[in-house]
Amino acid sequence: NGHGSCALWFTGLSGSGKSTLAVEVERRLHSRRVHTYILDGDNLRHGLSKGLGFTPEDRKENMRRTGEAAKLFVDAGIMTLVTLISPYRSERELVRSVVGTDSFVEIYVRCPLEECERRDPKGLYKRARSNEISEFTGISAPYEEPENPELEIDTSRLDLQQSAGRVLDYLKSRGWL
Ligand code: GGZ
Repeated sequence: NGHGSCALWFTGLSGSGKSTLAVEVERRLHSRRVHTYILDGDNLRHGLSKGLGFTPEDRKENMRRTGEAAKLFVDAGIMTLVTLISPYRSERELVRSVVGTDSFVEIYVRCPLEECERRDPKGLYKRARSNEISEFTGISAPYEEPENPELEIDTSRLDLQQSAGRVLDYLKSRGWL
């Protein structure tokens, strides 16, 4: 599918750098005049996924809704960047089939838990450790690592420019750019 558009589905722990990476990829795509849209988990939870919490059922529903929304954007010809922890392998496979395998790019934003916890930009890990937040991914809720992602980017080893470069190179190799 060298034509049309695709969904870049960034999965990874809180604090792994999904949003930061997506924003930088988007900036680079804009300079190539590519029409993009970011669906960010944290933002969607104020609208499309309002009312959903962090139980397994709610996370699955969050992923399902976001997958359907991503499909609409991709159908509209927009390069869609999704940043959702999306901790479940089976639900990631589900959204892959909803969006369409040929236009779905799973990007594992890998970062060791210890490093995410050290970054702790919003103080959430600290609160999860002191049991102020329950069912926190990586601490008290699971994260199932991707087994065969199209791309894997370790943000503890690569800087932002290198990481974004990997994504752009991949898009070129697939003929999307
Ligand atoms: C994980 C949580 C939790 C719990 C609040 N577990 O890094 P952030 O802060 O800014 O983004 C995270 C966001 C996770 O929402 P997602 O929609 O991406 O998750 S999922 O795909 O699992 O549905 C985090 C914050 O919400 N947050 N509580 N308990 N992250």
